[in-house]
Amino acid sequence: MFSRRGFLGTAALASASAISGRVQAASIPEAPTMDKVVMQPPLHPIGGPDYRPVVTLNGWSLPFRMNGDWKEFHLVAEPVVREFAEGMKVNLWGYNGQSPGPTIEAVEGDKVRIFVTNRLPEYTTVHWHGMIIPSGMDGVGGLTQPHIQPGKTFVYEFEMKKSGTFMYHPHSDEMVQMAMGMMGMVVVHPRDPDFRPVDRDFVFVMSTYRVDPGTYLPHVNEMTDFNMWTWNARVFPGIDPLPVRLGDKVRVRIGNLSMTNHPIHLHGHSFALTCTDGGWIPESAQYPETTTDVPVGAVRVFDVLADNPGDWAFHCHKSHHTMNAMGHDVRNLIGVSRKDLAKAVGKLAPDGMAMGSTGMAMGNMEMPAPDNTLPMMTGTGQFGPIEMGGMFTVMKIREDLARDDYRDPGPYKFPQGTVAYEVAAPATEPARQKPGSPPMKKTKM
Ligand SMILES: [Cu+2]
Repeated sequence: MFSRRGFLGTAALASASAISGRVQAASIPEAPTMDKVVMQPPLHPIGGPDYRPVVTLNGWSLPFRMNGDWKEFHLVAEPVVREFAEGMKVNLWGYNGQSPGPTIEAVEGDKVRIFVTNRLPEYTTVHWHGMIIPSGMDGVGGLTQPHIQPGKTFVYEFEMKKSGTFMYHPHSDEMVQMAMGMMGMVVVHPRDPDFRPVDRDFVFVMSTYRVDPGTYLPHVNEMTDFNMWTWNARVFPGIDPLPVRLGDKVRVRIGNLSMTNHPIHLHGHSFALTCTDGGWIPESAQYPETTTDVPVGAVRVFDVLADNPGDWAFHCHKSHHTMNAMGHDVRNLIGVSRKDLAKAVGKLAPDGMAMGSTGMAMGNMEMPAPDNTLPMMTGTGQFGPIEMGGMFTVMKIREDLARDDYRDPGPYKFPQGTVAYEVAAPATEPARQKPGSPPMKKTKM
């Protein structure tokens, strides 16, 4: 857990309120760190304007301290080890112990002072994506500020001019640093707590990696051929579910700092886009959707009324993005005689496994894999193998969840008679209607 010492409620620190710009080294706030990869409880506001805090999938919100009327945060850019799912750890760069970094939450109108300490082996900066701030605070190395050298600490100071959902990432050796996982989300709550309030508010950022099976480090030069499609640097079944109480109004905020778009789809509901990193979408411009495409370098936020209880798949609709590492140049062998194939393969590779002649469903079949490698598709539900990976999780809508309970409620208890079922009939050839024949007669049930 992070250390709360020196944070949250330390009103005693308010004495330095006269500081307007330049900060003394002695007053740099403590930098909390996180060693867990599961969603941490929401960080409720104490004092100041009220808001409903967000929860970050497999992540946390950065504690802050008040220093006069400044909200002070401390980000530490550093190498981290991130578990993508049980059985696979990757050496990344991130902030405060994790990649992505913690979510920064503030309120519209807040004055924030964000300390950034660089513990990477090369220089960095932090850019505040989508935020309306003075040019000199924009974090573009060389253009708006000198790069932050290893071991140095810089300060960013600005007012949170508008509410919404934004991102942060380096603008300094960007290709390498983003490919190594340096990113996080910023949520600025409206000053008016009655502006579009919701009951549950989830946030995550999408990123992609190419980590070859059996290795621990992403290829930072990869442009297209990624094999790890992540939400907050986790893949199914490592991504937290979204536990929701029946009837809750739910907000999901999604950032995309990968190099391709992701059409994000929720089952069982329709939703409306309510916000982008550009601002709130007027109600008159909203329309119903079940999938929303999140472009590269953008944020999409949807609000949904969770009025349909159950276990609802929530995933990227590019089917390769709901898989883990796999060979993309596998031939389509559907319909090929497995016997002939096995004989041919067996001559070349005695341990080889011929697959794919009836499709690629793997059921409970397991193949030996190198260390630190996840199965291409995995996960088990109450009815059998789920066969997913990558950008897939479940929104779990339940009647009996407490208001702030974000724990996994387990599998849905389907009411009797509400699950698709097998027909009790002999498995012979189904009776077919002949082309051009008159419509079927009514059958007696
Ligand atoms: Cu995708």
